[in-house]
Amino acid sequence: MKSSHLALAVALLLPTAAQAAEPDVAEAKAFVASAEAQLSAYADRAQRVAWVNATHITDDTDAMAAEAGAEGTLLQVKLAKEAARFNSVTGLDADTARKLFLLRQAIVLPAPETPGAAKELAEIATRLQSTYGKGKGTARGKDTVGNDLEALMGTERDPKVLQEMWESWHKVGTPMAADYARLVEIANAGAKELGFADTGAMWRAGYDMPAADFEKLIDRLLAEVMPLYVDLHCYTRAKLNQKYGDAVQPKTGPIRADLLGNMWAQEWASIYDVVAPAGAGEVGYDIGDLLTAKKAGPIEMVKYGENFYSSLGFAPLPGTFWTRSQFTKPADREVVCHASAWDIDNKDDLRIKMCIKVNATDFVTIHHELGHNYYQRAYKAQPFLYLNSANDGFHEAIGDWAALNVTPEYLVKVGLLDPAKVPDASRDVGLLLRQAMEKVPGMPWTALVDKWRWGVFAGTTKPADYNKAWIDLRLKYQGIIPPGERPADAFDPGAKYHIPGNTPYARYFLARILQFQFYEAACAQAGWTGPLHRCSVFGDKAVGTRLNAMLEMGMSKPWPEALAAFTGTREMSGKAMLAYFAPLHAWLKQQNKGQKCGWGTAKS
Ligand code: X8Z
Ligand code: ZN
Repeated sequence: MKSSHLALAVALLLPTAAQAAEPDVAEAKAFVASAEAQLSAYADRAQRVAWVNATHITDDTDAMAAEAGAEGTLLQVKLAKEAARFNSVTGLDADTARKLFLLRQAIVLPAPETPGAAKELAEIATRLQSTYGKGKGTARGKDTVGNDLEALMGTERDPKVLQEMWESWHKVGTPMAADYARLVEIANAGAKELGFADTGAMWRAGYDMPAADFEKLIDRLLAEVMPLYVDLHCYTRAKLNQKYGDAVQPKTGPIRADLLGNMWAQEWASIYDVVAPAGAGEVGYDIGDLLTAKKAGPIEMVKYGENFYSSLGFAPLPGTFWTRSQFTKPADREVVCHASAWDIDNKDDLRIKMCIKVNATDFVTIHHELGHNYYQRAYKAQPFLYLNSANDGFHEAIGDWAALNVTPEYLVKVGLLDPAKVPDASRDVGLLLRQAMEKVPGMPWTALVDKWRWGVFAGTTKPADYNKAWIDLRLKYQGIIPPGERPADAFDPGAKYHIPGNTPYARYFLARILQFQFYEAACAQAGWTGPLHRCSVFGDKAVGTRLNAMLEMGMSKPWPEALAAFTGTREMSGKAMLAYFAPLHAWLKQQNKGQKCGWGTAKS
């Protein structure tokens, strides 16, 4: 969107700033500079507090995090309201208009001015996040922390134990329901004061286009890739039926959520062994096994990730990255294991926080997190309000893009795979199927999480229906159902990190689309002419330079400009993903002949 449109959108959103004297352009610029300085000073402190809280959860660090969170909300809301004074100023330069808009819109959870509201909101948000972090379930009757349960969902094959793990973990959400409803109330009151219909509308306004168009964009992109998902669902369901029988997984209808190798059925690669076709499905290696054979632990895994980015010409990670990151779960305290990447001082203090296990999933997640860190470092020279990705999907896409380059040939180059073990072209179906199990189920899943939240924030989904709406969306979009009857007080959304963590989720949907666009474009730049999924741009400094040109823009320009800088196109499209999986999709259709695909409510 051009900045003139942006200014127009802003003016429409907040037409009622009551100020006696009409401010001018010079005042607007001075205000923006002051706001950036205040936010920057706050962020530095708040990031440290948040880091300590997430890596050492106690009542004390919770209290400190809540206090810092409240302070941040008050500051952001104050600045957002002051920014509204400049709504009707004409003749603003594009940067000042963009920054004023960002000041008004880029608040995840706003609070109203009511005394105590920001404090209550911050306390709830901290409590929700820490409840999740400390959450436990059971596996074969044994108390098990969330991070271990997540991994076990990928390896356990006994449906009774899977059900036990799934149901026990989902209890983590139950005590969150009331807090969540209150959080929605407070944040919505805050969003209304800032001129938005509700918090969801505020989130959807952050994409350089009218919020309503963003919803349509998600639906259009989802519709592009759903046929591939429906065929993968159909094929997987048949394989699960063969393995477990009709009583556990019927031949038709939805799939039981706990059978797919992942707590949320969002990535299915861990059950590749269950769905692999005989012969062609023998891809010959598993990254977890390769790492174990090399005696590579968590640190070595991160070094492999760093090495990929270095090969593109990015500077090595700073020494402090290695001393300050949390790579593994500490034995002596509670932490938030859900992976994240940090730039504590918005300059060079890059860190990741993970509880790494030596397996293929975490190898991909390491690349994902490092993508955030390299992005953060690339844009560090930007002014404070532009210290972000072009849109939030870009931030999530870089590391996933890097992981797409982890091909068999790449694994040989870095010494992890024996050249004699490289699967030949006859194994392409297997390689693609494994990759599809990793990427494609994420499409409906990443779309529905915020569809649920948008409904909740809009008030069309009332607290009494929170869980029902969640289960209905899971059925409608993913074609999955819980393994058993849900208790009346269940709050299943709370068992997914990003709900208690209040991390908007549409970004992951966009990232899944974007990473394939980045990949297709980078492979074209590298002159790759073979099958797309065998391309790795490892070592290609020219691609690195072009990537960096996009990353260093940060959020300074509307996202289509950043996309064009790396890929040459200004449109998000599912076509690159479909091109990548085209040979597999044709194969899946063959396999599914005679099957009744879909699950009754599918939009296939
Ligand atoms: O939350 C994440 C990252 C941290 S930004 C590990 N992801 C989503 C999830 O786990 O649900 C990456 C893929 C989707
Ligand atoms: Zn991420």
